[in-house]
Amino acid sequence: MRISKEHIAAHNEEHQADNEAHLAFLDAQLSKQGVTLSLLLDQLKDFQVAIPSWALGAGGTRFGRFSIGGEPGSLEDKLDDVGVIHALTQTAGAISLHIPWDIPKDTAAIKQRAEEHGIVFDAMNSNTFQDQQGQPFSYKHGSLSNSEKASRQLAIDHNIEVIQYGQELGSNALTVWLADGASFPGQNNFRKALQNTQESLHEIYSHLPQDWKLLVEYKPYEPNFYSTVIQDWGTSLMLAEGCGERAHTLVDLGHHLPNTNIEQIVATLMAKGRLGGFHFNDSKYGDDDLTCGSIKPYQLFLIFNELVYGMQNNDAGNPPLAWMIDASHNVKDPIEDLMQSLEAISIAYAQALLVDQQALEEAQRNHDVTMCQEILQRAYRTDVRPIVAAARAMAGGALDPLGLYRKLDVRGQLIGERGKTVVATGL
Ligand code: PSV
Ligand code: MN
Ligand code: MN
Repeated sequence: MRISKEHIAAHNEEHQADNEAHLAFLDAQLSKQGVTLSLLLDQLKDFQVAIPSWALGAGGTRFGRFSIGGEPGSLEDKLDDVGVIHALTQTAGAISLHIPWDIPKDTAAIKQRAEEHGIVFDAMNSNTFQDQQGQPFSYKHGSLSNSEKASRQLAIDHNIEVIQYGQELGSNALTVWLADGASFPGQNNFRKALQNTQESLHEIYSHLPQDWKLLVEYKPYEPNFYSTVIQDWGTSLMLAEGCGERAHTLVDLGHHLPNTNIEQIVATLMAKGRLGGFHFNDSKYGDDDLTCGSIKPYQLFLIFNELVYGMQNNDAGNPPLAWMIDASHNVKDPIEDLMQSLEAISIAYAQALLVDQQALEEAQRNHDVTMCQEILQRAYRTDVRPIVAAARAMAGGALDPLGLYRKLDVRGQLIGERGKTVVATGL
């Protein structure tokens, strides 16, 4: 264990007085609004977000990789890195694996390693957007949508294999993201490509264990630039409904055309009971995969407002959501970056929990548009960081995870152990 309980205790003792002073001020303000701080802390304490195995190496863009040193060279190392993040934040108790980037050679040993860090296996991700060495049929012209049956079957079999790995690891969800599409008009028959995709997904779904769910991710463009087979939430929903009750839509925040109202998509999917998972990141232009909350924190809050409302009014039976960060780039220490994302997500969640839903409903009923905005922004403009920190400390994490990570020079230790120029597996 790189981060011991003693490290955390000593650090928290140092910062406790400061945080408590902030907390006391907030408590006084919030109790006037009818918010009970202890209830809020309890809700935040249990909040967990999965870390993607591919985000732990430096330089996850396709344009370049610049090593920061001490990168994980194996799945075991990646679990250790998530262990560091979880020990410090107590909000990263899950990892999401991409197969074949992170094939576990010995699933029992990997599972045990994860358990030692208090980590479970969240949704498994298949990968049919790259050909693997020696692959008998290519995905160049599509995988689940390919007009050639042999390529489709290969992709179906791969997904079934991913489910099997996931079963051994204790996961209960499969996320399918397809790069399938066309870069030029006329390249694809839209209807046939969609039909093939539906049939392939259906076959994968028929192999899904009873307690598993299938998450269908959508994306409008990239790597194909004319059309993508599963381009939007409507297509994803249609395909999920075509599979069965345990198939759901997965929303990746970066997978929308500019200015799309993502919070409305969340509300719509939740009303249908079909929102199954989330990939958090931030973006300015497209699928930028930037740190959560670094560009549009208000949008993140508005999305959480819908998520909280949806979870509190879950008459349509949405499953417990699979939350995951899907962010990766090549300039920051990935462990620091992921902790910043976790902090931003927790902040947005805490702010959303502060929204006075009753008052909002009343203001909406009265068509008091000004007050509707006031109610949302009152919550958004509350500096909830002391509350998020206190919840983290209550769960056994550090009041200031980034500060402690730097003080203990964890990156320096990792470089000492793993070397300066290890190349991580995966993206
Ligand atoms: C594709 O852009 C995506 O968002 C999918 O979730 C992939 O699994 C992930 O990024 C990594 O490429
Ligand atoms: Mn994604
Ligand atoms: Mn993406």
